[in-house]
Amino acid sequence: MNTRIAVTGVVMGLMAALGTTAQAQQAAEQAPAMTPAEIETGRKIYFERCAGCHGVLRKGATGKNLEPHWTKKAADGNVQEGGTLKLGSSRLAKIIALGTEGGMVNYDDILSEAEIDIMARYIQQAPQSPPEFSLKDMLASWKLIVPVEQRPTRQMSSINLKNVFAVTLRDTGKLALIDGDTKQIWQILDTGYAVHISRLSASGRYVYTVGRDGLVTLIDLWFEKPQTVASIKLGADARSVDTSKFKGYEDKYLIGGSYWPPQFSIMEGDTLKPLKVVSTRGITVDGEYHPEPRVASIVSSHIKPEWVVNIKETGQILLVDYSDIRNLKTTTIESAKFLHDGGWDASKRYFLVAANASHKVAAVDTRTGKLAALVDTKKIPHPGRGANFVHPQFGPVWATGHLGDAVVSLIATPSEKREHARYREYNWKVVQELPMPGGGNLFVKTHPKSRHLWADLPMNPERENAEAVYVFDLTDLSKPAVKVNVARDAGLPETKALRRAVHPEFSADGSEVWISVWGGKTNQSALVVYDDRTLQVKKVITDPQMITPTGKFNVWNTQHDIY
Ligand code: DHE
Repeated sequence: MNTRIAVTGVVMGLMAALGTTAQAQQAAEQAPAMTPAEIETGRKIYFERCAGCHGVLRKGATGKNLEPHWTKKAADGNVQEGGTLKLGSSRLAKIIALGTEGGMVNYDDILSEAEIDIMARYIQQAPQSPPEFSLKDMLASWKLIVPVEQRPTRQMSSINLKNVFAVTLRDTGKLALIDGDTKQIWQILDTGYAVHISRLSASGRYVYTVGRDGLVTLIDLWFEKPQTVASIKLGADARSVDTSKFKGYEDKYLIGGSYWPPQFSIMEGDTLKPLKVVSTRGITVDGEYHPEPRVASIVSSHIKPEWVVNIKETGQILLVDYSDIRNLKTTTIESAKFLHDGGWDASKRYFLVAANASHKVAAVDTRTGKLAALVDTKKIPHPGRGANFVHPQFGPVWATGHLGDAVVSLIATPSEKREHARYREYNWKVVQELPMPGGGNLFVKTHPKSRHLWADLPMNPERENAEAVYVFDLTDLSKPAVKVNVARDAGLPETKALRRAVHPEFSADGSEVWISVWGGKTNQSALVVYDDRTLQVKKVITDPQMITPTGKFNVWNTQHDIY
């Protein structure tokens, strides 16, 4: 039997089920041939490397639309369609290998030539819709490893829990818990695939992590050594979790957002028992139906029993009231596409979120439940959770870096403090753009006790930028940023893979800044700890298990949303 098949059969069945158009059908019929093994490889690589930006259904978001009607070269050799270039295998392979100026990263140092060839053909096939994931599926995946009554009733170790750091070891699917006072690794635990973020319960006792495979793990810090006490799957693909932080609801609920299926789920905070699943499929701010509106950032309000849930593809911001889970009330706020990450302003009344493809930041007033502002910024804002400080000239500001531009933007935020009344005229204006040596910033960070703003550049194409961070002096923002060469300071051997300096995170008291050296997936790597006052290295934390460290979440700062 000839094993080289175009996936036409499978795809046609799916398309019939999904009611896709004749145009897509025709595209699938002409798709380049692939063996079942190649399709499986393509499916796996697409999930691991591409779906985050382009979407499972390849409709596009941060990344371009990758549906076959334009990835596939027209059979008649005419490569223009409605002014759009249709691509075909060789052009696609080049883009995958070398990246683009539009922000697509190069994969020639991550994928082999054969894998790039597979991916160039895979994305010309019609996209397949993965299975849905119901409350019943969640329940079937739920593991209550240590029931609440078998857990400690007080903290069993003498570790200063406030200053523990939960560190993502991205490519090993593990989380390192590090004692921030002694800088010793306290425990390393298994988590989901390419674990993404960690968040803290309101009490600071529980750490929640979510993997890209949708696996949520609940870790109890009260044991002598931290232990995973429960786990559950949210779906096939996820990025965000947060807990109930409003008074009276501490540690009661967890919310998790999925990329696939597009939905959010509510669970018990101390057991992860699933309670409710809510679909986010619906209408975009442009009034069009979208089949895959993914849940991007989620944050828990401190002033109401409410979560702010940001829906990427629709550009709708949901305020989900968790005071009555059975009769769930949700306020839907129109903003802009495609919503990604964000954080609170200093007062924790306003949530600011990047609508990255619109080059805007949307600000929600969680007190009134309305959009407060849509602020135009430079290209592709990417704040992480942003950074708050009082600007000497413009008063309270929230900072975001940009993936697509060489600045950090400072947006003035309202304040009810009497001493800030004179800054009112600046509210929601970009009051300053701090120059960076290039684009590719992912995270900025400061701390109320610090006089510095730290900005990384891990996605900058130049090694010397990607391996360094830039530090601004908040008392004099006319001064250029000081460059800190983190990869060099780590003292590890140079490798072919970039050793990207990523995600500055402060210690609980604001005296230290921890930065990850995100190296290759087979290279031992490190965290470099700086004295925030002197910008000198205090400690390099390294270990054979320290592979691909990325996000770090200080317990106290994450619990209280201090940034
Ligand atoms: Fe993230 C936050 C999505 C790639 C490290 N990332 C987030 C959030 C979202 C998101 C929606 C906000 C969560 C919240 O606040 O509830 N990230 C995505 C993607 O879709 C994307 C672009 C591609 C993908 O396939 O996942 C992506 N992210 C990355 C990385 O490659 C990073 C740099 C390294 C890694 O570990 O994978 C990365 N993302 C992070 C980190 C945060 C994050 C460290 C939390 C920042 C914080 O300070 O809160």
